[in-house]
Amino acid sequence: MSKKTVERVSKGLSGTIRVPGDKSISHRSVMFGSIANGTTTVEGFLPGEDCLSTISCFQKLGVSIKQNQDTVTIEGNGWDGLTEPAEILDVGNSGTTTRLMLGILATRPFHSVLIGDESIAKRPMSRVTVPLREMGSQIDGRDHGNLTPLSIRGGHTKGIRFQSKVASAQVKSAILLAGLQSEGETSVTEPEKSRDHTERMLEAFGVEVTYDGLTVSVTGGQQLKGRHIVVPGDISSAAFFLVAGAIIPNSKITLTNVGMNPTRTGIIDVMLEMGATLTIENEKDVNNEPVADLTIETSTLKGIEIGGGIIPRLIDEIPIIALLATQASGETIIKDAEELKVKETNRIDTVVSQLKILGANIEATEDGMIIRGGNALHGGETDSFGDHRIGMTMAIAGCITSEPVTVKQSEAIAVSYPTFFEHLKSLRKE
Ligand code: SPQ
Repeated sequence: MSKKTVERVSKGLSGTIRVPGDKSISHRSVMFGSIANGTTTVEGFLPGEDCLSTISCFQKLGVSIKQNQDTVTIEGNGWDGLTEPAEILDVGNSGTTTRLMLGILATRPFHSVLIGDESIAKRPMSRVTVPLREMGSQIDGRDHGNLTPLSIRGGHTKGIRFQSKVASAQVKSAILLAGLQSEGETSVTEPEKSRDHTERMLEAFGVEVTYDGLTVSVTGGQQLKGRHIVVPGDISSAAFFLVAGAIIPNSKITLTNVGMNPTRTGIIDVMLEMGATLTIENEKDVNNEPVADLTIETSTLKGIEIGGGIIPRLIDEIPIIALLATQASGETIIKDAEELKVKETNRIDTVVSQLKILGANIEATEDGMIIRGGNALHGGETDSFGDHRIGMTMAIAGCITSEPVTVKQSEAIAVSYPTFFEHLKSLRKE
C-alpha cells in the first residue's frame, strides 16, 4: 500500500494538460470490439487498471487484443468468437466490467465465473442479475446472486421490458447487451437518463437503437461491425483539475479534448452556477461524442443546492464537488444521491469522514451531504479506502490546506487516472 503526501500550492497552477481517455468509453470500446465482426482499433484508450481488467477478461474469453499505452487493436470474431474461459475472470475494482460483462455472458452458451477485489465483493449485482435471470440466463453467487463471485451459464434468452428502479448506465447497458442476442425486443426504462455511451457506441458499430423518452430499445439478432474508435478525454478526470483551478489562488489552466456528452456535464453546470470562471472552446464531435477544451481560473464561489435529474450527470464528481463546496461561501446541499453508497466505497461516508479530518464543516444526510463553506482547511492523514475518486479528492485538498495532506492507499488512483500526480506536478508554477 502506498502513501502520498501533497503540499500546499503556493504560486498557483498554470498550463495545459490533455486529460486521459474516458473510462466508460474505453471499457465499451474493448467490449464492443470483442463481440464485433472484424478489426476494431482504439485511439486515446485509458490504460487505467479498470480498463486493463476488461482487456484481460476478454483475452481469457479467447479474443485477440493487443494494447500499447493508449492504442488497442481487437480482432473480433462476432458473438460466437467468445469461448468458455479456462480461468476465472477477474474484474479487479471495476463495477463497469462486472455489470456489462454479465450482460454479454448472459447469452453465451458456456459457463464462466466473475470475481473482483474486496470493494467489488460488496457492490450489489442483483440490479442486473435479477433481470438477466428473468431473460433466461442462469446466474448464481453469494447472497442469492447479488455478490461476487458470480457464476454464469448463458444460453437462450428472451427479450424483456425492464423498468429500472435506479438511473444506472451499467444496468441499462447490461440489459441492452443481453437484448442484442435475445429473442424479440428488449427495452429499458429509467427514472432519469443515465450516461448514454453504450447507445452511442452501439450505433457507431452499426446497431439499431430506438428511443422513446426515458426508454431505450434494441431488437435481438443484431451483429456489430468492427471500426475505428477515438476515445475523448474523461470529464470525470478533468473534474479534479477544474476544481483545483477554481479553488487554488492565482491559477489558470486549460484542459484539452474533454468529453462533453450532455449526460456527463453536470459538473460544468454546477461550477457555473456556483460562479466559476470557466470557458468552453473548440467544441467538436468525435465518433458520435462531443468534445471541447475547458479553461478554468481561480474563482469566487457560492454554495448551491444540487439534486434531482442532475445527479446521474455528475454522480462520480460528487466527492470533488464536496471539496469545491468547502471553498464556497454559504451552504451547499447535495441530495437524491443515495447511489453514492454503492460505489467503490460508500462515498457519502468516505467523503464526509475524510474532509472532516481536514477541518471541513460537512455532515452526511440520508441521501447526500450538507457542506458549510468558507473555512480554511488544515492538513492531516487521510485514506482513499481503495477508492480512486476519494484519493484524488484528498490530493487536491492538499493543494489548499495549511499543512500537507497524506493520502493512504493512494495507489487506487491508477484505477482511472494513472498520470494524475504527473499532471498535478506539471501544472504547479513553483
Ligand atoms: O466502474 P465503476 O467502478 O462502477 O466506476 C464508477 C467510477 O467512479 O469510476 C462508479 F463507481 O463509475 C461508474 C458510474 O458511476 C461508471 C459507469 C459506466 O461506465 O457505465 C456508470 C456509473 O455507474 P452506474 O451504477 O450509475 O451505472
